[in-house]
Amino acid sequence: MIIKNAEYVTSIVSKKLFEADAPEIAIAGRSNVGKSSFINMLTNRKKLARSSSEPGRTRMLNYFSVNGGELFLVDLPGYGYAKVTDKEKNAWKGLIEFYLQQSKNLKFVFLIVDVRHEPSDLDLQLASYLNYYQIPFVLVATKADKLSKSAAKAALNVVAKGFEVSPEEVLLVSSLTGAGRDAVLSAISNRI
Ligand SMILES: Nc1nc2c(ncn2[C@@H]2O[C@H](COP(=O)(O)OP(=O)(O)OP(=O)(O)O)[C@@H](O)[C@H]2O)c(=O)[nH]1
Ligand SMILES: [Mg+2]
Repeated sequence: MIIKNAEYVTSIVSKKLFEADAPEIAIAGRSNVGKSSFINMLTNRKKLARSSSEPGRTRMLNYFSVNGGELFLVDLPGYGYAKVTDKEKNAWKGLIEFYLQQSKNLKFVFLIVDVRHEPSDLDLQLASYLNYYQIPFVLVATKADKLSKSAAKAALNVVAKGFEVSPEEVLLVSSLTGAGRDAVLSAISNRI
């Protein structure tokens, strides 16, 4: 997959999805893990998806078109953000699950975790949910730049163990340096 260009298309807050006749890849993960940064790294656009040090930034489904509509990336709201009301948490969960159930063009999900942390209960719950509904997903451990090479490798093993997969099944990336980008693009090519 070669990403030549990308642009923001639309944001969805209610239960009416954007539908185009092209494959979609959703980006999921806990709040502040680096989902928006991951999209920016993939598309080589620093400010395409709004990233922020303030968690809970992405509260809608944001659609980005790649190569003039060849593919859509869908930035999902992050889960696990403590500082929101239960009502808001439920609304986001509802929106994420609605999208995962209803999108006709969803090919797979990139489930993003921070390589430095063991998967949280919510990460594992999402993985179970995706398995249960037979929605394919690719695990991505990001922020690799925050660790030395050997520490990142050890941390990747911990992440893989948490998800009960082999370390080869988890893509190690850094959105800051672009490390791992090629493997992510190959994963896309292989699955759309
Ligand atoms: N060092 C480093 N920082 C990163 C990386 N990816 C993201 N960050 C930082 O982590 C913070 C959160 O990144 P976002 O991309 O906004 O995270 P998000 O998952 O979209 O967050 P929400 O939209 O709130 O759910 C920002 O300060 C980013 O600069 C990475 O690979 N390396
Ligand atoms: Mg975001």
